[in-house]
Amino acid sequence: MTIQLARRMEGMKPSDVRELLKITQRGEIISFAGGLPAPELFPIKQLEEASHRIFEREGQQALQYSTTEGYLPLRRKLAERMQVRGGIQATAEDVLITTGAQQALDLTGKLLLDEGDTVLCESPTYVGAISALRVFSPRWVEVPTDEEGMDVDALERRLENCDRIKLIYVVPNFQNPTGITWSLERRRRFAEVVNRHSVAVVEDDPYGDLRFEGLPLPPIKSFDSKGCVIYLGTFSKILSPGIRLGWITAGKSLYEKFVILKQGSDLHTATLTQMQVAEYLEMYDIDEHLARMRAVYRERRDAMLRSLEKEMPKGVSFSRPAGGLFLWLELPPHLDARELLRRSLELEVAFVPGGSFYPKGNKENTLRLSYSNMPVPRIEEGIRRLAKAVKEMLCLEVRDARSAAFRGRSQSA
Ligand code: N5F
Repeated sequence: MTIQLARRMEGMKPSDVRELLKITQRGEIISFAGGLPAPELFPIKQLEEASHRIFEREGQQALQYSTTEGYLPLRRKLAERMQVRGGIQATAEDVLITTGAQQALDLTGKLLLDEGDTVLCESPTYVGAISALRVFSPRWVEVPTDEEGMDVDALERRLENCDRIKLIYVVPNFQNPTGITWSLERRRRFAEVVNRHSVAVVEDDPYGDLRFEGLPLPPIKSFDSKGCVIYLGTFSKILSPGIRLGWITAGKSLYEKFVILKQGSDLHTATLTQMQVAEYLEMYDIDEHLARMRAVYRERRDAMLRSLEKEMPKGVSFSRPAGGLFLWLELPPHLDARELLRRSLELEVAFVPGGSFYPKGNKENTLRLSYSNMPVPRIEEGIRRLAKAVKEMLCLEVRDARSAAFRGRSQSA
């Protein structure tokens, strides 16, 4: 029997990051693939203590259904933190708790996109946003991006010339996949342009708290005078991804619509994890935890950069992120990162091929490396093996080119 599927399933395929996770869960693989936090940094004891208190004090509430908007004490804490750290003018009423930032992306697609609507994004952009929005069959338009962020002039040209633009999706802090952070100037100009054009923006910010150097920069949401910006946060990279806790901050009219969509999607996010985290934030100083986390990731980033400099052949370039979990590597233009992945998996090293981060596929000579999940000696060993695979591919290229030239000469002789 063949079950007939919805048209929207045409062209849907599994995410490369999710597929790789199945392989990399085998312990022996050195994985630079998924942006997995370092598990040794999870505050296990503290969360256990917070849970204990919740079960003792409010066990019945913790195990019961609750409101779609989320647990009020947690929403209050988040609003306060966004206000103090990012200058975002938000109250608890503007915060909707979601099942990870990933659910927020899905809800945003449902809220804004009809088939054929245009989504503008950085080039490259987060692969999970491509997966979440692809089901709504949008038209993707990539906006050129450099080391200071999105090219705002190019954005403005597209805003003037493209039809049916419904959404701009951006990750201004330590972007996934490039590690790039937008400069203050770009943030200001971007906000000015989107306010003028009144277009919805999703500012996805899982990594803003993971800055290793320099001063924190204000989120675009803090310049949002017209309520265009939907700000997404998550506990995945700062506390634990397994608890699946994220949040949306949006103005009243959008907020109410998000709530309706979330009701249909999952009624509400798990009451228990919301209460555990609210209690954790009450009992402990999350900034102390973040400081420890940053120190470890910084050391790992440094180790990866040092190893790349030492091991990679000429013609390979890479970004130097000031925070977050990822760096971006470009191979010579004719090398294919998917082919490199096949070889490097034989050497038990994994990464995500960069083509996955372009909505229309492109730039197959690029790759994303995550340094968060491996200790320094494994990073060093992994980059050594990866560089070996790159050099082998380059040698094969030279050999093939030589034999082609030789064939060419013997044919003309
Ligand atoms: O749903 P949540 O809060 O865990 O985070 C989803 C998410 C949303 N936006 C951006 C920019 C992200 O980077 C993420 C998480 N990214 C990880 C990555 O490796 O790209 C997800 C890895 C988990 C996986 O798919 O296995």
